Amino acid sequence: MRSLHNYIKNKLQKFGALHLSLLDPVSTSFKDLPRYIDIISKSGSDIIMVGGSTVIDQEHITNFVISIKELCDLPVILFPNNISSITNKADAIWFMSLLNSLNPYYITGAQMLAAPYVKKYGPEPLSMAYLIIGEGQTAGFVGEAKGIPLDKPELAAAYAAAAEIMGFKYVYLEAGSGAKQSITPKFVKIVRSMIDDIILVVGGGIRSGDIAYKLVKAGADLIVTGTILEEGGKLEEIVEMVKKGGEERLNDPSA
Ligand code: 1GP
Repeated sequence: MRSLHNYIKNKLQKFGALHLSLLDPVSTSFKDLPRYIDIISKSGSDIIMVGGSTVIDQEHITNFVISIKELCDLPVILFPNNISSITNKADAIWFMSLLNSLNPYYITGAQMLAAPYVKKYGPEPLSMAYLIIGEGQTAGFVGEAKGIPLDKPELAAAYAAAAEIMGFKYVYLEAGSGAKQSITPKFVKIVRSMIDDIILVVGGGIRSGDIAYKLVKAGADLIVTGTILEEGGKLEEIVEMVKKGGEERLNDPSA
């Protein structure tokens, strides 16, 4: 079985940055799924993420992932909000620790409960330090996060550096799904300056190709968008600009 982590690393070496499309099984009906998958496939998005911050049961998420797999060949990564949203029908799972939560359940508790299942049945775990920036919308509320202020990027940079030292493979700067404002390129640049090999993921409130491009140029490796699909926005333009930024970064890493 191929490793999705290696797949992501190889694609990053080739394209400089990737785009991930988030589908929330709570707000996306099975009826809408074929239309969404069609838009995602045509946009050139690289990976589908499945998850949301509110309650979902294992049977629903399993059927949701199976349906996606029947509709396209893109890899699927689970983005769980709790131990109930795990299924080995996906290719991988963001095995996340919400480092700036005030509740240890979201830092190590849920992970302890989930690990035996994931070790035994899969899917491939991709270790990720998850950081809520600002209020973080539903994810910030549910995860009891002490959100990092948008004007304090140095705090996120310190967390990201800690994540790298602790051995996480990915760090996710999350403004929260549907956030009015995304994390700024300046914020990302400061975080990037503190880390080396850990893969930097940025999401929440990204609604234009221009901002996606600037975030990649500032150092984001993976760009996540979700709401734009539900709002009927131009996913294709965002993906195109992610790839443009990635290509430019590969050609001139100092830019
Ligand atoms: C949420 O960052 C993702 O975890 C996506 O956010 O829905 O605002 O694109 P949006």
